[in-house]
Amino acid sequence: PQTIYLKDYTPFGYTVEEVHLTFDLAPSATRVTSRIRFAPTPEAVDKTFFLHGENLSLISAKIDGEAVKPNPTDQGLTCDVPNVPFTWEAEVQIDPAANTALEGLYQSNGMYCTQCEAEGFRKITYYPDRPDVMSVFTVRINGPHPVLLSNGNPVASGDGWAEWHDPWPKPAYLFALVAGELVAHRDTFETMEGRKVDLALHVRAGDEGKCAFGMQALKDSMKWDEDVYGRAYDLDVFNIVAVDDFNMGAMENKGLNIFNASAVLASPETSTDSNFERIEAIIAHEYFHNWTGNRITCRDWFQLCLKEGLTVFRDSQFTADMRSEPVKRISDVIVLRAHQFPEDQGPLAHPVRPESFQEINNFYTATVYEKGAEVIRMLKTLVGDAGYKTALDLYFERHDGDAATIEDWLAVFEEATGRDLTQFKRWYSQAGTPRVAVSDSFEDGTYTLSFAQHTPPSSATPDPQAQVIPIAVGLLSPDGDEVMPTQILELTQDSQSFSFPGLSAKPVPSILRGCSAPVELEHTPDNAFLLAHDTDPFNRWEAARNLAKASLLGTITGGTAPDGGWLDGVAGLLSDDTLDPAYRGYVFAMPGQSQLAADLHQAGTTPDPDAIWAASEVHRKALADRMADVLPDLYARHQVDAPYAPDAAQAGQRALGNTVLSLLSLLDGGDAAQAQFDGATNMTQQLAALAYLIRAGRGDAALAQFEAQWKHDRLVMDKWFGLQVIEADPDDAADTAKALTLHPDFNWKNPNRFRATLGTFSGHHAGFHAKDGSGYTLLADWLIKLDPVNPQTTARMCSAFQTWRRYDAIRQSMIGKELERIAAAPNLSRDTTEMITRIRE
Ligand code: BAL
Ligand code: ZN
Repeated sequence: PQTIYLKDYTPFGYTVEEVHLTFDLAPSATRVTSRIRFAPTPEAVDKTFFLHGENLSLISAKIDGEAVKPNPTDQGLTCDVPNVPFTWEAEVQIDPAANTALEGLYQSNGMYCTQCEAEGFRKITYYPDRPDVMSVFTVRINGPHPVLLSNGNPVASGDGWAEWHDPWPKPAYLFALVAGELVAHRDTFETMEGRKVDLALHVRAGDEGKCAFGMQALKDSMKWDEDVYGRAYDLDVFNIVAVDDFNMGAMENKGLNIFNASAVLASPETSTDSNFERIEAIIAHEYFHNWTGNRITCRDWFQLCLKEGLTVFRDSQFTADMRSEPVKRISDVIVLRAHQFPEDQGPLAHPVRPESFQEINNFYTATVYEKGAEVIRMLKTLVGDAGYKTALDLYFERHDGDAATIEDWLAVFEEATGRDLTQFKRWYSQAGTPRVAVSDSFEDGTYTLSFAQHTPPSSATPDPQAQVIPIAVGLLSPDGDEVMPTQILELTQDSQSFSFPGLSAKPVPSILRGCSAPVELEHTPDNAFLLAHDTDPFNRWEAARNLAKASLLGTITGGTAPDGGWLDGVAGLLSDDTLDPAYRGYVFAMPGQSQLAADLHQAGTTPDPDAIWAASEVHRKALADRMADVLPDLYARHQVDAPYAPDAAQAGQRALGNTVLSLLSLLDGGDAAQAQFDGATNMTQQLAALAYLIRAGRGDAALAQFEAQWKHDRLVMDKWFGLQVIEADPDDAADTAKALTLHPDFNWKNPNRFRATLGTFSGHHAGFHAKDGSGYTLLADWLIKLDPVNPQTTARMCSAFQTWRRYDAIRQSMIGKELERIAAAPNLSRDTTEMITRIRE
């Protein structure tokens, strides 16, 4: 496959003044007629006119009304064109019913829908399918469907047809079309500019009862973007459509967001509190793209973080405002460490702005999204809230309507704040997680903190240079009072010291408060002290986690018993009713097993997945024993009597109640879990109880009951598939997953069901890494089977193998053979080929 480089960027050579598309829908023979007005730019002279196109049957092509014969290439066509403005017309035929890759125009349960980001539009018609070509689209859809939707505003419609016009110039990746039998949940929103917007959420019949929450989340997002960023919506309608078969979570097509049904449909009976929170965040994310992504888009796909990092940052601010800021920060950092750090520290490492790719779909990564958001968070920390606001206002003013770059983005910050961001830009160009070593001293009332930064070299960044690292630090006196509130220290050198005079005793530092930078600290803080006294909620949680980690690593490598200091500290916090219940739930949560494997590897020890599993179980049981006296009362006090609401307050109560129930179940054989399962009135209670029953070895009856109750609901059944896998004992996980793939409802072509079963399995650390290699074989078998059907989903799931060099020689050899087997599969997709090649490097 061909490698594409950022350094090779050249503009297209033509502007596209307007686009008219007509769709005559038919499942296996949809006709797409395009009429496109091109005008050459000065760069076009003597350049060949090239249009992207894949899997298209060209019926006819004309220029200015005269038939032409373009030359097909393997990725599109070339054609001789005049060097004055001209009208291109083409008719192509496509086959949505056969489109299982779910890119371009495809069918899901008989409904037509599209996914064009990143390069799906070229599977719809011939076009310059690149984000820097922006144009105004008018679309006519002919088809016998009650609902016919496209981008922008409705122009006219009649029996079997509808016409749409989008006045905002956009790149083709934001094009969307939906046609089908759908029911709408409607509402309205009036913008701060006085525009009345008709809102609709279109779903399959039967899902009407699952729309209210998503609609409220949309209205909250619209209001928040006005209040916080001064950004108002800009069309008369905003449509969201729920689709069952979808590779991603959702897509921000202009005025017509298309959502994976799992990312929008919610009801108390069928969705957990976590589902509600995720849905609220994804709706916000896609809505926020209207300004950060659509009004200002990316010049090329290397700039993907320009819209994704910023939009993730904006949605995290929204969730923090809607819910709890510390809890949101903790959950974001957990995700960052679980997904982005392994990527940054393994063979798939790449900078936030990559410099080359073969398949852009493989770069919708935790690095681009999550580290991209962290970079913006650091930028805001460095320039301050006022500087950030001035810079963002300038960004929107200057670049509205542009296809922009990271250089444009940083320039507005430099101009708005006067700060030189030359060094800061390394966050966009260097791969790898910086490690920051900490040492300190105290002399004559002056406390000195010294930092040394080091980023391990990688093939993506062989010679990393020092980064600008904002380190938020507070100081506590030995008796626990804060003697210096949070200050931001700017680490810019390889090594640097900062002094704090006028102290009467050596303080206890609280370093990297709020996780102020995506780095790893090499530092042994006084965790028990910080757990008891830190005023920064993030670092207090971090202290609990560090204690848990040290205790777990002690058990794994030395067989020591769970640490009494950790047990006392966590038990104290769990019972402390002055703290937010959701926060207490997080304080209890132990590091994940994959995280422990990473820590062991970092420390030079080969991780043993079975030992990690066993130590985690021992620690859970030790905490249950330590708290045995208080658990029943704690459980009783965190039941919610009020009618179900998916808000942060109730969700926090249920989260803590369920955490307590998980411990109780280790003591009572699952009796309390059975009672909760039998009496559950919402999915949060029902699913948690089911999990603990499975863990207690008495899940069979409840699983059967759950299946009988929910077999009609595909989203709930995804939970049923996933839960059995993740709660299986390591020895049974592969067999459990394999048995589920034989279940009549295992529709493996549906990405949600595939991920619920095999994606969940690859996240079962000890099960996936079973000694006999059965887990590796199972996943490889299924990836080989899925690749010809859906390359994008297959390629993403290959990342389960990215950490393979952490493990022992036998496991590495078994994984190596499976990677070789995948690589040798006939006609392996470009997506999967690139992933496997990089992982094997
Ligand atoms: N743009 C792809 C889906 C998302 O990040 O919103
Ligand atoms: Zn996005």
